[in-house]
Amino acid sequence: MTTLESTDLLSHSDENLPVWRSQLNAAPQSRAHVLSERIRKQESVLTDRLVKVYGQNSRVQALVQDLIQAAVQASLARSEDLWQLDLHRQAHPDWHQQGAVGYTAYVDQFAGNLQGITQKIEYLKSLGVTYLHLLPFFKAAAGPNDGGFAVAHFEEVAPTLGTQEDLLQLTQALRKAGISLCSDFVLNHVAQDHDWALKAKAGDTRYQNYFCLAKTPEEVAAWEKTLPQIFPDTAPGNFTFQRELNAWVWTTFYPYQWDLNYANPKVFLDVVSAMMRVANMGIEAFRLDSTGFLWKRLGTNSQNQPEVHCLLQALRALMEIACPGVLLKAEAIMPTQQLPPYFGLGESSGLECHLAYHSSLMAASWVALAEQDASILRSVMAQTPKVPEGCSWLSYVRCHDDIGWNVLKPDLEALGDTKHERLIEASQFFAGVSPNSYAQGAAFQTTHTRAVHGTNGMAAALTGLYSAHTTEDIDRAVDRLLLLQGLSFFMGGLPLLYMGDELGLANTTQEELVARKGPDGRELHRPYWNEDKANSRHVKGSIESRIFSKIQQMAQLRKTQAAFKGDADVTLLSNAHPQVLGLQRNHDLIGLFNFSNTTIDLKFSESASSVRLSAYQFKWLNIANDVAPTVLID
Ligand code: OTU
Repeated sequence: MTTLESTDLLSHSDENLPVWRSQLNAAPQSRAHVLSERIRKQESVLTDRLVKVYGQNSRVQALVQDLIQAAVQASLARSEDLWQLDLHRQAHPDWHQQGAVGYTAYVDQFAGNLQGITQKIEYLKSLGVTYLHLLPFFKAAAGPNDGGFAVAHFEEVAPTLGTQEDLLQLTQALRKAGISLCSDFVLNHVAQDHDWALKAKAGDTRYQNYFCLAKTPEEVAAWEKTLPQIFPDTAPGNFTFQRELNAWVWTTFYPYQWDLNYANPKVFLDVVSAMMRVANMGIEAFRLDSTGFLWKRLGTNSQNQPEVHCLLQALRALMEIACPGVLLKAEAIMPTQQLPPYFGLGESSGLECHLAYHSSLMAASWVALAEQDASILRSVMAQTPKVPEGCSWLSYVRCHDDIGWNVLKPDLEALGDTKHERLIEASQFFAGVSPNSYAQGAAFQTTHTRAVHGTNGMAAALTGLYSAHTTEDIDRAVDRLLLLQGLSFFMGGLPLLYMGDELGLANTTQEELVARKGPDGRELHRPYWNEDKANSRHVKGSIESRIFSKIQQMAQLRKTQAAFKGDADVTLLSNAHPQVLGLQRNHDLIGLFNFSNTTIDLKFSESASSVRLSAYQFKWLNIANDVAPTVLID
């Protein structure tokens, strides 16, 4: 693949003095001084990581200068509010660590458009939310666009969702309410109608080098040999033939999402420059979509390559210069073993992402529910390292994607289950096909019945709320839902709620699914907001109020108990019952989670008296006084 070795020379304006130096000289003294100091701290890291990726040569020196230039320009363009916010956060780097609660939603399904989101701020505040991840709201591909993940313009708000002004107003209103807005930044690919792709198709070789092109079927076959497939049913293979290019373009996801070629340093420069400009719209966190896929290496699965981490560390260094108050979140849906480097715990250790999804914990909690046994959770926790200072795990029960089972394969293989039987069972359980299953989900990307890609469905549908016939069934379903939320809110530094789960919202209706026509099974758990259900949270004893108020209570506790700090130590209690997961945060908090449908009495330490957990119950206890622990929530 020739383009992967593309060695285009970066243009450079001045041989002697980088432009950014003269820009700093002309800038207000207070900013110039702070910026010089940040550059002084970051320049060597930036150079080191980029040399590791692109080699030691004059091109890299020029790239470093161009990147610093872009960072300086972005930083000088930052509003006074954001500039002050950066200063404050630099002085308090753990600003996001205590009591964080996240919420994620599609703009249109949650509130119609960006202005509608402004109307939801009071609701989010009442839930204790401090972090709002809105799924892609920038201009997406015309036609199918993977829920906005086929990005046609990095910086233009999707006209169907609002204007640039609406976005600015929203970020300001959220900031006032103490909620940080997180935006997706899709690093790995752009839409086939993004300007770069259009130029490439029109014959511009500069932009052809922005993509990964294979010229022959043999070349495609050589890559495919070791590449897994993300959407094997609806988008098989990793390459798509493009007539205009007379080549196969690398498309890891859908054929209309073209992977970017990070072996071309200009791609990195352009992408990062855009990201820094987007930060100036008031975005306080970026969800780095598909981070694991940025670097392609023949003969491997082209995931989590060392270069990915060098690039992310270079990105972090630039953000530290341009907008140090902004958080980076790795969306690397990878086995636990692959995750520590996203926190900078890799070969080249250093600052990388502040947050990373713990998808193994999420998937394992669903397996544990199906199995009524916590063993898989225990093995995942045993693999989970303590996060470095200033970092947090993002924990969650559901999100807009399927529950991906693949992340658990290495854990099962280590336990001797090489055929992943337990995942097959879990997948069938949540599709509602196993006998005695209460779940109403659906398998995803598994035309073959023994394949185990993922499972779709809203949390409440998967925990049995909508198959319940009796009051007891309903109680059990609510307890299961809260058990999973209880674990997510206990374990993570940033527990993330998926829109509607705080009310037990149902799957998308059949009628609506038909109207959407799309072939993507994930639509099953992308329903519209239901105002009636939301209002029912005020009705004492209603299902909605039981779920909502428990989540509210957990959110409050997270704000008051120091042990919930994002980088606190979370350890596994070894002496809990097999069906119970026991976790400890620092020295004083423990969480006990009963995954079985029976009552269990257990002692979590020699000196403690026994604790009773009813079916699917969880308890958080403060054990500062371990003879007489206090129950924080049950
Ligand atoms: C991410 O997903 C997004 O969350 C998905 O919604 C997008 O379809 C995808 O990127 C492409 O932009 O592997 O680490 O359901 O878990 O595609 C990136 C499968 C990903 C998703 C998977 C995921």
